[in-house]
Amino acid sequence: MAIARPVRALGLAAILMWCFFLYTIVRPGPSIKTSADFKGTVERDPQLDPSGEPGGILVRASDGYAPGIAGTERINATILALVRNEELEGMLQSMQDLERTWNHKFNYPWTFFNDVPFSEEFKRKTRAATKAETRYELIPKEHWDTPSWISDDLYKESVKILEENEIQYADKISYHKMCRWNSGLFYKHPALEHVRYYWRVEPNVHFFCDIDYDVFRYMQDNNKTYGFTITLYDAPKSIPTLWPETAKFIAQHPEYLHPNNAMAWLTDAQRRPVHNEQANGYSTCHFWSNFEIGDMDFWRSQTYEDYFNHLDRAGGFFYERWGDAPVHSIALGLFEDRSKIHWFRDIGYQHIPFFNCPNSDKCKGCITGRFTDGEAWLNKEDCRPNWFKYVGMG
Ligand SMILES: Nc1nc2c(ncn2[C@@H]2O[C@H](COP(=O)(O)OP(=O)(O)O)[C@@H](O)[C@H]2O)c(=O)[nH]1
Ligand SMILES: *[C@@H]1O[C@H](CO)[C@@H](O)[C@H](O)[C@H]1NC(C)=O
Ligand SMILES: *[C@@H]1O[C@H](CO)[C@@H](O)[C@H](O)[C@H]1NC(C)=O
Ligand SMILES: [Mg+2]
Repeated sequence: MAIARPVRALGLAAILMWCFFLYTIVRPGPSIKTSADFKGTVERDPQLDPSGEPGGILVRASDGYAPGIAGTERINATILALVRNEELEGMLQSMQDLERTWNHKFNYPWTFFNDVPFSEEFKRKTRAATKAETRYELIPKEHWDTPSWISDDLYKESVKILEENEIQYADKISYHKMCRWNSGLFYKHPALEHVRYYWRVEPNVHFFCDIDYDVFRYMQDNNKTYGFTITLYDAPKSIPTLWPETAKFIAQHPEYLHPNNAMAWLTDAQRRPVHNEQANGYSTCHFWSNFEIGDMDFWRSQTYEDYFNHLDRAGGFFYERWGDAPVHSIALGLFEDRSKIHWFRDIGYQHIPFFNCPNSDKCKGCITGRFTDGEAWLNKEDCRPNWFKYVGMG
């Protein structure tokens, strides 16, 4: 019996669709990270290029880095982590990665901070994860508590608006406190009084590449103030008045602007015009501060102290959801010499979902460009192209 023509056509269409379906499944994913997003800023994603250690003076592991008082080569620095007791497993994972790739050679101390006392289990297990010294510090109440000038009613009203704008963690007061502490208080903790450089580490982050030089010495010997791995756009509705408040502050203190600042980077309106508009003049591009290697002398300067106090009084840590990342980034971009800000392209890093992934054989488990389509979309949140455009890759 002959099959009616429309039925044959339908059958053929079904077969074709099946083939197309199979093709979409088995076709090779994009094998390299797309560099399209870098067009008009830099030629292509620099992480596609083979890369190694930075230029300049590098100090290697030696006897002087043995644990304890034998470590005479170590400088005035610590790894630090603000962490909750419940995040012990995640903290151990981060420690294992950083110890394996770097710190077992240099034995810098770990300093842990918490707003409640650390449990014995937390201390025992983290102590066992390193040969280096470990310190456990309670945050003073006056550094953590909501400041007296914040109105509880106004905070509650503000949370509603933030939630309408889908700002994550808006109703978690502890998140606001955490952002404020990381912005302007951590370096005032008495345990850090005699410490200058810090490497901030969060639970559940990954380090992939072997680093064979003392990164703190790198900062000191090469006059670097701040090192980052990843930059991202922020949610503009979490910081609508951060830039306007900053503008007021600059108007009061024009002398604080550094002549070699990164204002053009902070105020870029070309790449993400809507972000700039909603954040009232700030691109929202920021150093992703769950990774930072920094010189606390900058945060302790009169300039930063005045800036932080201005912001703190304005109330945006609570009435909006100002993050420590945009606050640190704006301060560095305005008040520091931009040549003192360093992209650690050689430190393979991930805080899910974003990567800094160098193309180097020292890196295990992170392969440049190993992005699925979904991650390629996330990757658009990456604003490093703008940093390279306005500042460079130093
Ligand atoms: N001790 C303590 N640590 C906190 C608190 N809130 C956040 N943290 C830490 O601050 C960092 C950032 O918090 P997280 O919840 O990971 O925020 P996200 O990375 O922005 O999603 C992590 O290291 C947390 O362990 C808190 O209330 N107490
Ligand atoms: C370490 O640095 C801090 C902050 O810059 C400073 O106060 C302290 O004197 C330094 N300590 C040593 C031993 O150099
Ligand atoms: C760092 O700064 C000091 C003091 O300003 C200067 O003497 C030195 O040459 C600088 N080093 C580098 C590597 O730029
Ligand atoms: Mg986190």
